[in-house]
Parts: sequence; C-alpha cells; structure tokens
Amino acid sequence: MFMRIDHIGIACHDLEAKIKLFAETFELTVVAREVNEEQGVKEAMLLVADGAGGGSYIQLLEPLSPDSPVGKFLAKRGEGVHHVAFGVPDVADAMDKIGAKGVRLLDERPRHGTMGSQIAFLHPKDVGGMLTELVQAARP
Ligand code: MC0
Repeated sequence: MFMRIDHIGIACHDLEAKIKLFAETFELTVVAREVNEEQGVKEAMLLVADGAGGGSYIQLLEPLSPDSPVGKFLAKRGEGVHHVAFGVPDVADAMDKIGAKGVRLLDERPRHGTMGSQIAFLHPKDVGGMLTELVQAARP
C-alpha cells in the first residue's frame, strides 16, 4: 500500500529560522512554500530525494494560530516531529482499506495537501502513537 515515505512533518515556531537551519546544515533546497488555511499551517517542503514514484521531503510547519493542530502540538510537546506521511497510489482507496481495519480516519474525505496532493490523516493512537498521513502526490 505504501510506496515511499513522502515527507516527515516537523513542527516549529519560526518557519524562516528552521528553513535556514535545515538548508544550511543539511544542504537541502526549498522546492515549495504554501499557506494551507484549512490545515492551519504555513509550510515549506525541502527535497531530500527524488524518485520515479515521487519525491521525499522534510516538511517544516509553522502554525497559523495556537488552536490549530500544529499550534496545540507545539504548546503540548514543543518543536519536533509532528507526523510521518506515506505515499499511496490512491488516497481514497487507502482510506477505505485502512478504515476497514478499525483505524480511525481523521478526515471523512481526502483534503488538499501540499504541492497539489490529496491527503488524509490517521489517528495517532490507532497506529502506534505516530500521527500518520496518507499522500497521493499530484505528479506520479
Ligand atoms: C496529538 N497526539 C499526537 C499528535 N497530536 N500523537 C502523536 N503525534 C501527534 N502529532 C496525541 C495527544 O498527545 C493525545 O494523546 C491524543 O493524540 C489526542 O490528542 P489531543 O491533544 O487530545 O487532540 P488534538 O485536539 O490536539 O488533536 C490531535 C489530532 C489532530 C491528531 C486528532 O491534531 C488532527 O486531527 N491532526 C490532523 C491534521 C493535522 O495535523 N494538520 C496539520 C498538518 P494523550 O495520550 O495525551 O491522550 S497539515 C499538513 O501536514 C499538510 C499541509 C500536508 O502535509 O500537505
């Protein structure tokens, strides 16, 4: 079902400062920036590896407000890994299959994700304590 790790989402207070840190320390390049009002984040994607099935990225996330998912996470846990996202060929199909196994889906339908992707989240408590995202990339 999973084709690759699409991205690792990292929650931070200051997006520009963290972009600078990751770009300089790891020689990574920002390939996309976006404000996603629905998800309550300002984010940047830094390319780690490019492959035929899609890229792998570090996603840096700054909350748009304290009561957003990332804002609440930062208040409770501080900066760090917020979620891991796996590439799937068809996000609606993956939601059906995973939901049928009793895992709570945090989205009733696929939502708009970064770089034109379709995304859905799984409840961390049902998958070993890790907030898990399914990503159907815009480009194959
Ligand atoms: C909360 N919990 C986590 C967690 N957030 N566990 C692991 N990783 C996380 N990121 C744990 C809490 O510690 C708590 O456990 C339990 O889950 C319920 O959390 P809560 O604090 O009571 O509830 P909320 O209101 O903070 O909601 C948590 C939940 C929410 C995961 C349901 O954040 C959510 O729906 N997230 C999905 C959307 C999202 O995260 N969007 C931002 C990224 P205890 O043991 O204390 O009960 S958007 C994005 O990434 C887009 C742009 C993209 O990739 O394209």
